[in-house]
Amino acid sequence: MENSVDDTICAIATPVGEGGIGIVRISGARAVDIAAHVVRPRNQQPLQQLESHRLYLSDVLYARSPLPLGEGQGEGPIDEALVVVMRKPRSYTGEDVVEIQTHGGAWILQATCHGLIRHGARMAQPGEFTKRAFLNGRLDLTQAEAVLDTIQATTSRSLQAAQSLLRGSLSKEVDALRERLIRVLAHVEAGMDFAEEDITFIQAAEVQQALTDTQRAVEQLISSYEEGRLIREGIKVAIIGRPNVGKSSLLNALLKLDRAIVSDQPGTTRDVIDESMNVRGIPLRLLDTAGLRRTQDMIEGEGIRRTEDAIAEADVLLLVVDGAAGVTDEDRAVFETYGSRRHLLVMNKMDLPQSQSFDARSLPLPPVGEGQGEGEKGEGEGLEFVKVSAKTGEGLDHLTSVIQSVCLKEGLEAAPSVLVTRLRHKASLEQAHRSLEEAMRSLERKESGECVALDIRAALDALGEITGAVSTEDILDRIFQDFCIGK
Ligand SMILES: Nc1nc2c(ncn2[C@@H]2O[C@H](COP(=O)(O)OP(=O)(O)OP(=O)(O)O)[C@@H](O)[C@H]2O)c(=O)[nH]1
Ligand SMILES: [Mg+2]
Repeated sequence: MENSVDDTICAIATPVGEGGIGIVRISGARAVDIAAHVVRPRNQQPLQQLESHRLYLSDVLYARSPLPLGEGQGEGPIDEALVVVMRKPRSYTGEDVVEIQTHGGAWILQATCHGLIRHGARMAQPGEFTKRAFLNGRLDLTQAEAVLDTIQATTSRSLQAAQSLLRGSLSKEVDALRERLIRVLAHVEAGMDFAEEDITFIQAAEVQQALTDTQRAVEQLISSYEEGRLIREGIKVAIIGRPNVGKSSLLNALLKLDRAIVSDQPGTTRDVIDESMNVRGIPLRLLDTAGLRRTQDMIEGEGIRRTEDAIAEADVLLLVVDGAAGVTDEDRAVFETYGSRRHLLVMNKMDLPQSQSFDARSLPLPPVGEGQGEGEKGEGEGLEFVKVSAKTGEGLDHLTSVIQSVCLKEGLEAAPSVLVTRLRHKASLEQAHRSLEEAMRSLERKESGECVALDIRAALDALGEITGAVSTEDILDRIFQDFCIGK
């Protein structure tokens, strides 16, 4: 009963703290009746008779709360508010919804919620409003996820990807694939009845073609994930190298902020410092790390262990060297260990004259392509060589654009129409891909139509999980637990 969709739920929908306004939201069959105990329109009309989708100036009443919010303060108004009733089905959840816009003080909002709960509403679970919107057919699952992405987007490109998802770009693509498969399935199932006859040959070729086409479309979607994920989550860049090469200076210079401690003592940075920046609409997450070297110092050792964790989860490594000091054994050790990961070679301190004679050839890396060329690749695969000065800022813009071009193959301007941005979607697409593979194999082996049909149905289910055409309570729980309360 606790989580029944028959309950009327309420929550504070705005962030807690001081704000110009704060919104309490109520949704469910009894939303209007319950809210009527807590708000009184100034025009003296009962809440139940207000026009839908119209704002009314109202008083918020203090409903003697069982909670210790100030016993004995009477029932007088605690605030004035704008109240809107949105009758089903034209509301976010598809149910009757009331929104109460009070002044944005924490106590007012809590007291309003407590009043609603006292009169029969229940506190909403995280994402429960959106879950109801899904259950009432207002949104499909990709769109529900896009609501969360929209809230969490920190840059223009991540917002663009979220909005495209919200408008149903992925759903449309997936639905089209499902429709095609449903037609194929009908074909196969009809064919099962006259398996003995010649028609099956023609049919088999047709079915094979349709399955191949669908599989190719699925592959295309899967291949957009690498880029989609980076646009949604940001590119994780770990700045690594031996001590004192200027990693923390580089972080500060990129952020244009005095964030990390810089000193000429090797071994300054211990904790991993994680900061985000916006580069031409794409989030970059920069991780400054402890200098890598052999050490007896326990604390520094722990810093290096944390650095290894940061390196493990990074999308790209900036292997920083000190151009003025030249290549040392410690540099070589770093490159030997991490040179096989996706990386960029960054020569720092180019402002110092000694850096002119820097020669990277003794690094244990594929041959180095000299660096000023617009992010050109060296002869060695994937190797970039960028010269910067954290001190003067020279080369930093170039560095950020090279980071992007290394990670985003499509480039920034080409906004692909459909991007797969979530692992959940990718996993379902891969499942569909495997099932289609099976179906085609069954077809080739001239197995029974039933076998082929079974695999096609499995592919249909996998695709259906993306939009929620096929869903389980388990999938829903996993999706909505990431939401905030009130959304
Ligand atoms: N001339 C010059 N000095 C720099 C530059 N970048 C860093 N430095 C100096 O190099 C020294 C080390 O800088 P940090 O940024 O602390 O180096 P780090 O790699 O973070 O060092 P650890 O945290 O110990 O691993 C400091 O004295 C900086 O002022 C640069 O571009 N040019
Ligand atoms: Mg440092």
